[in-house]
Amino acid sequence: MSTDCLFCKIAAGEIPAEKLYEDDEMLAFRDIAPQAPVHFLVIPKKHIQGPAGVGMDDEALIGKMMRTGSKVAKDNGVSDYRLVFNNGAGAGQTVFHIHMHVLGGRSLNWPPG
Ligand code: D5M
Repeated sequence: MSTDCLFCKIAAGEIPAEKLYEDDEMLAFRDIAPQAPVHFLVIPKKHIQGPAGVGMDDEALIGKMMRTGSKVAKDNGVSDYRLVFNNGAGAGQTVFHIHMHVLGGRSLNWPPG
């Protein structure tokens, strides 16, 4: 855990979030500023700064993020959805604990802005 990390604090239960799924390694919770009718985040409880910080030891964990996102999307009634990872401030990353956005429940344009 990183002591000054918002998502580590959510994972530790120190800051409240609307949790949709949790196990010993993963947490899914609703985004505080939803950009679609269904918009939640999937994080590993392990602190990893972002996609570029993923190590070889984390490969199974990142695969589990995909599986978790798909399960929670299905549980929330969406079969078409977009998965987004932002890496770096220039790409829109504002929280430096890796997270996967899952967006669905409306038609989504491509390319994104
Ligand atoms: O996405 C970071 C996302 O995290 C952004 O969509 C808002 C969301 N966020 C920020 N604080 C919270 C809390 N406290 N609960 C739930 N969601 C939150 P990024 O890809 O870094 O721009």
